[in-house]
Amino acid sequence: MTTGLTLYGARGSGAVPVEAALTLLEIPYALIDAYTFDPDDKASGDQVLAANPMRQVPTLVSPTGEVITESAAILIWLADRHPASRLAPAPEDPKRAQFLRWMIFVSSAIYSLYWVKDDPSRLVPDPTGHAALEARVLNRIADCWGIMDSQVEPGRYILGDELSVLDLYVTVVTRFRPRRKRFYEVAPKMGDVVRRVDIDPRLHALWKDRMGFHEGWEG
Ligand SMILES: N[C@@H](CCC(=O)N[C@@H](CS)C(=O)NCC(=O)O)C(=O)O
Repeated sequence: MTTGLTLYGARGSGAVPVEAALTLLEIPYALIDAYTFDPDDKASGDQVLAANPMRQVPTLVSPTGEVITESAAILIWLADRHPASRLAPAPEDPKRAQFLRWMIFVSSAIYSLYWVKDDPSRLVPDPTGHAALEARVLNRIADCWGIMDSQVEPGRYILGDELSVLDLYVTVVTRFRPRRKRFYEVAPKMGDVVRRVDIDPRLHALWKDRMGFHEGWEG
């Protein structure tokens, strides 16, 4: 049976935390892989244009045809629609403000930088400047993780002892560059959390298929 949800995603992308949330919620979905960041396969990425003119994944299409973009919005929306799953603090929960704060922080301060990191020519035409730009973007990302780590007081998970979509989000985005080894150095408290989420048995098959623990994945 399908609920009619369609997710445009890609292995190794920011759509994977959405897949993780759908897995924990046991919600079936149709997946269309669109490798928007693969310059050698434009046709794959172009599929998402049917729903999202930003040509980015994740893009979720609801059963009524409504399009929801932006990873943080999708994760919050899914969690809020299934309160019994406790994947987000409820609006009246004292943890709600920090939950929203860090969901938007990951999206705006960190994830958005990959638009430049993945293709520096978008902002800097001269190729001789690309290596320096990339290094600075990666430093900024590491700094942002460090700032977040200094401001949170995790228990087993970032907001306390209950897993939320924030943990899924941080677990996946910290697998992107500058990758985990640097993250563990700059964000030791959240480092313990993401290692716990990495080995969550409910997500084992998904992580293996959609992220992969290949040799050297931690950086
Ligand atoms: N603000 C978006 C960013 C999504 C994003 O950057 N997705 C990447 C894949 S991880 C992508 O599609 N990149 C292609 C591009 O930006 O051209 C979100 O939070 O969902």
